[in-house]
Amino acid sequence: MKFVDEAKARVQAGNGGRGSTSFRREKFVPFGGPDGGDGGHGGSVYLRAASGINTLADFRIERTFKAAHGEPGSGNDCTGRSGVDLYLPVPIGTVVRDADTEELLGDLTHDGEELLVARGGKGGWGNQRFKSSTNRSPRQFGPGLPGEKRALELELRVIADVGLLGLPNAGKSTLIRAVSAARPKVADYPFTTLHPNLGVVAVGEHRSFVMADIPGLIEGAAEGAGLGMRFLRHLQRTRLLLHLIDIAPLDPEADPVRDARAIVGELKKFSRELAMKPRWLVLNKRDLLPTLEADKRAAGIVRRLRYRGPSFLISGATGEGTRSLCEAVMRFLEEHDREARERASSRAGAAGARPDAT
Ligand SMILES: Nc1nc2c(ncn2[C@@H]2O[C@H](COP(=O)(O)OP(=O)(O)OP(=O)(O)O)[C@@H](O)[C@H]2O)c(=O)[nH]1
Ligand SMILES: [Mg+2]
Repeated sequence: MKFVDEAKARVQAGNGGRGSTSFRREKFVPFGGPDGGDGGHGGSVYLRAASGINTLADFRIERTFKAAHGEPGSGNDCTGRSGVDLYLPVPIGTVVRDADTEELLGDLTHDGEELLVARGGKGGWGNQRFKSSTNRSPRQFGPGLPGEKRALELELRVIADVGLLGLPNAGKSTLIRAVSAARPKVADYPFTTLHPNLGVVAVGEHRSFVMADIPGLIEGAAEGAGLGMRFLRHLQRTRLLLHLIDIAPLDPEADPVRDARAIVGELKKFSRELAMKPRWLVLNKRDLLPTLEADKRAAGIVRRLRYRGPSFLISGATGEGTRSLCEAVMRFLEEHDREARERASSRAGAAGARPDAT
């Protein structure tokens, strides 16, 4: 199915059913009391994250979703049937906003997580609820409240630990194929990849992380060159970016250093926050050059970029160097997790230790 990461939808909960006005009619009971039952509640609309779904494409076909109305109450104290709730499946990583107010309604990050987006109307009271010592035969009833309506804006931001960044043909899809079970298309023309692909990279027993391969980025993407930059949203939730650089580009005019700078420039234009994320250099296609030459080129690129972080010289095609890259990524993520946990617990500790304001 087509990959869609932005969609709009209208949701409408069911109205509550009307309460009933009814009186007991029984043989030998001349003035039977009120026995009108309440109306049923209207069905609500929920979004539910489901691991089997990875696109918002369904929302392009159908745009309005309505839950059932509650049924009216009836005599003999019968409450009307409530409208069935509607659950709309969305991919994990869906961010939900109110389209009119731009208010963030929720972010569905876990399989099975649910978000109420339109609450069903309450059923109206039947006349027996209005009975009192002064009014023994009320004719009033509640009309049932209308269900909520809302226009939604859905945005998918895939959930991955590590994201691949680089020019088209840098070898991003080749790398994810080499280290995970993901099978995106690989080809020697630019923009082979048109949407993100996720792969689980298993490093050891019970140690794994999720890698996201996205389309290639080129200079001018912010102005719409190539595939633009909208897919960079899929790197926003990652904790580490791997910037892939082809050390032996086919084009003799190409300068990997200039291109790498251009990519970082585009990243900054997209979001400061994304540009601030930890970013490692991965120099790819080492198999295309004799070992010494590859080492020299890689070192030259790192030096000219004045880059001081971790760098890796690999070949996605032969798999060389990919294992130590993945192990380093895993260690980084584990360390990062530990730091996050420690920060969280020290915050909790500080909050607990704070004397009560009296
Ligand atoms: N020799 C060699 N070729 C590679 C290596 N990695 C990728 N390639 C080749 O480079 C070309 C592009 O590879 P892809 O993995 O499709 O590149 P990409 O970065 O995903 O490209 P886009 O999806 O277009 O952004 C293909 O012909 C690959 O076979 C490598 O390590 N060594
Ligand atoms: Mg690709």
